[in-house]
Amino acid sequence: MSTLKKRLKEKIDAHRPRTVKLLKEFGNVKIGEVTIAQAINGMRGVKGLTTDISYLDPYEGIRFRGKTINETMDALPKPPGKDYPYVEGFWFFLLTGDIPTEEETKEIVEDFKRRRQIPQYAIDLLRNMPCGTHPMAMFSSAILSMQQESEFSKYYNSGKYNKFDAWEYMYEDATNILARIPSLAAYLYRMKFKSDIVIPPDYDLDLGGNFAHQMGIKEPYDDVARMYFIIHSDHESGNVSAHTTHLVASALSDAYYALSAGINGLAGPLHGLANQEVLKWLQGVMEKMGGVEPTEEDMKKFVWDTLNSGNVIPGFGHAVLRKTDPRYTSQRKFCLKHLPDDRLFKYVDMLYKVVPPILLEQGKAKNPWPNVDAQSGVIQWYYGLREFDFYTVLFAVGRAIGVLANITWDRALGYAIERPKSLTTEMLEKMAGIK
Ligand code: CMX
Repeated sequence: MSTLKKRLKEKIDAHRPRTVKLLKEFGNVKIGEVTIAQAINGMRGVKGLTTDISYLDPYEGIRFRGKTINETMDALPKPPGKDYPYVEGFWFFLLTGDIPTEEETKEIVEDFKRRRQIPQYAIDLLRNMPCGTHPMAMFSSAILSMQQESEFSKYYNSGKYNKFDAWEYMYEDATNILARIPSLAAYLYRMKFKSDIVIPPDYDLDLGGNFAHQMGIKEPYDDVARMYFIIHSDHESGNVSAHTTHLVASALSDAYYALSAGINGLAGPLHGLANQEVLKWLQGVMEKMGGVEPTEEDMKKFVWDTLNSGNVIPGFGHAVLRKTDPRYTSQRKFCLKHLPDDRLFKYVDMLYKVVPPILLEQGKAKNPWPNVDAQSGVIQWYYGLREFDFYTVLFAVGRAIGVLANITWDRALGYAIERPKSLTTEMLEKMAGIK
């Protein structure tokens, strides 16, 4: 058993009694109430999920296992000469809450390499999809195609299924998927957008390094990949991709089914697809300007035009956050260091100035500040990844780390099948006292 799996087992054994005690002795303690608005409007703010992997404070932003993004980046081991940590060490941290040593990190790096090979049938599937298929549909389908390899599913069907051991098989599936999907994403990218000139993996490299290598993009894109995957990994359990993954896995569907479903949610323009929408929107601005640089006044006009035509400004607003997303800030910091004079970065920075006061003036959005998606496309564009249809696939690789850690713990703690209750409109009218 690997050091990580052993450590995870210790953590699970120590944690289980806490969940059992809460359920047995304090199960009736109220943690909130639900209003009619919440029942109709997407359950915003309803407290109905439990996770210890990350917590999202509306004013502070995300903490992974209690650490801010900066604290996480500072604490984790990094490849020699690099600014950002090994993704593999971050996986150890998300699963256990412990910062791995160099040695422990390297053990996972090697474990991931052993599991990296993508099966030929998943590649064949990608190659047989119609050329107009969106990269997210291709990515999700290829992940689902590997379901036949699920250790969890084999274990469930073995007739020896035991609720307390189920997490071990979920862990195996999660690790296999995580080790493979960066290569799968890079394969998809080169096949679809780079004349089908595919680059084989380099087994000397860690996950971030190999991803950059297989994408065919030079340093510091390896660090971009590490940073990008880590900051996009987890954002509590209630967002569409995390919640869907958790929901599907709660029926004891395996990690392949659950992740594929979760990233289908990420593909929506109000969620992860917003990262490509930002660049699409900016390109529209540039086209309309006919090559002339937009001034702040021009930009304001485009923002108002978008709002007045009934559309949202992509990359701004959030269902939980009530300040600038620290994931935006950390990418901005990266841009200020590596691409301060980039034209697109300057436009995005201009939006940072222009959009919030307009959203405040319009008075609808509860949070006028930028979210993670406002900045991420610019970095990709700068390093030569200009096919913005692909951007959400990058988000999906990152998101997989968080949601797979969560469903491993879901099985460890025996979380129940999810099944909230619906009411009819007539019932709500009665509760509201409407005749
Ligand atoms: N531009 C214009 N209007 C916006 C807005 C924006 N960026 N953000 C919110 N609003 C509007 C909403 O559409 C809603 O309008 P209606 O009352 O007409 O339906 C109103 O303001 C209130 O919405 P809210 O409570 O502030 O926001 P929600 O929790 O309903 O939605 C989100 C959150 C992210 C979907 C929304 O802010 C949005 O659509 N943003 C743009 C898309 C985006 O960037 N999504 C990515 C989020 C991060 C991620 O998941 O990747």
